[in-house]
Amino acid sequence: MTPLRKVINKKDSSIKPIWLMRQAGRYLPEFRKIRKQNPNFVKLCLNTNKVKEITLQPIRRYDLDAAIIFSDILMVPFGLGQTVEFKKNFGPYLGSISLRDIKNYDFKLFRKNLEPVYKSINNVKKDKILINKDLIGFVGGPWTILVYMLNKSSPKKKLEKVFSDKMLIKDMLEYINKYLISHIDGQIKSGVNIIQIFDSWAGLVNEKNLNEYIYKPTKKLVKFSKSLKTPCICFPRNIKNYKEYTKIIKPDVISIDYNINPYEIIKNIKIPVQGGMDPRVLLSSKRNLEKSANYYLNAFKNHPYIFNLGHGVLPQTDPSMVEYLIKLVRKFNERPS
Ligand code: 1CP
Repeated sequence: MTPLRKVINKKDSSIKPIWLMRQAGRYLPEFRKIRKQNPNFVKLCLNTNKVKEITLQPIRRYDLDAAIIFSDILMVPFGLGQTVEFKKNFGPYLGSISLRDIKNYDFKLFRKNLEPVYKSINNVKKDKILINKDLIGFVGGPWTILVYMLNKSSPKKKLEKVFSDKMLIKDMLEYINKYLISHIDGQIKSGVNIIQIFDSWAGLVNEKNLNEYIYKPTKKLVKFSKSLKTPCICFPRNIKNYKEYTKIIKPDVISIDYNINPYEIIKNIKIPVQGGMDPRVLLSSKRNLEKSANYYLNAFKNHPYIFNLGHGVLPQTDPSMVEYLIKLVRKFNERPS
């Protein structure tokens, strides 16, 4: 049984496996080199040889317990025929799409558009380096995908007025969800054995809309993943009430952001927990890193816990700090009990 599976299935609190959100890409010089030669990011995500190479780069470099397939949450809008571009120093830039476009889109065409992702998973999965490690597949949360599809760029830049049209949002979420389910299905059938839902913009939703915009659609994704015997990790970034979220959505693992007090989580949540440490700590000193990593490891000493960050590894991170972090976690695992 893989280390993550021991934590998830057996609720084992004696080992603390580690992988990092956004562990492949951005901060790694070997990724930057490939990226420079591949200016079209979506095309790169469809290049099965390159995807395999990038997915395994952090695994070759470090002693991590899981790989996450190199792709992007915006591959689902791409699969639905929406234009998706990544502009330097701006982030994603999407074309227009209407409710009718999504409603009428050919399901088979969606799967065909994303076929290279599934082929890459199949290729990666066969590599011996993944023996006793998990391969994680992912989708964006329905709300987060809707935000990008309607807003057409990061909500950090601006937030379009359409978000006041509740009927439109409800209808869109329903259709987007069908495609997210299909993408989860495609990934599991080609070899991923854990799914993570990145709901990066969950924190934008008011309390009164949480049920319709987050809970209802996300619950369906978790249920679907579980029906294929694949555990589901949920990361609802900046959500105010993790206890309520966990109770309603019932993920196998809850991934916490860095604003959350780990001791509060342990008091309120019984399922395995992942993450928490602020990725900015990796930009500071080794001493700080040691303090912060040990803070989380000690807090979750007797709780099933997967070490990870409270958000993705930042592009300016020095890879040697990541190496040091992994050493610290391994050292903690080897402590005498
Ligand atoms: O320009 C570049 O080199 C591209 C940078 C990049 C990379 C390396 C983007 C653009 N996406 C990715 C890969 C990626 N994205 C992965 C696989 C790598 C790994 O985890 O190891 C994953 C899981 C994602 C997920 C993702 N994409 C999220 C959820 C996690 C999070 O950070 O909140 C989000 C919000 C996106 C959208 C996205 N993709 C890329 C950018 C610049 C953005 C927008 C961020 C924003 O709105 O500010």
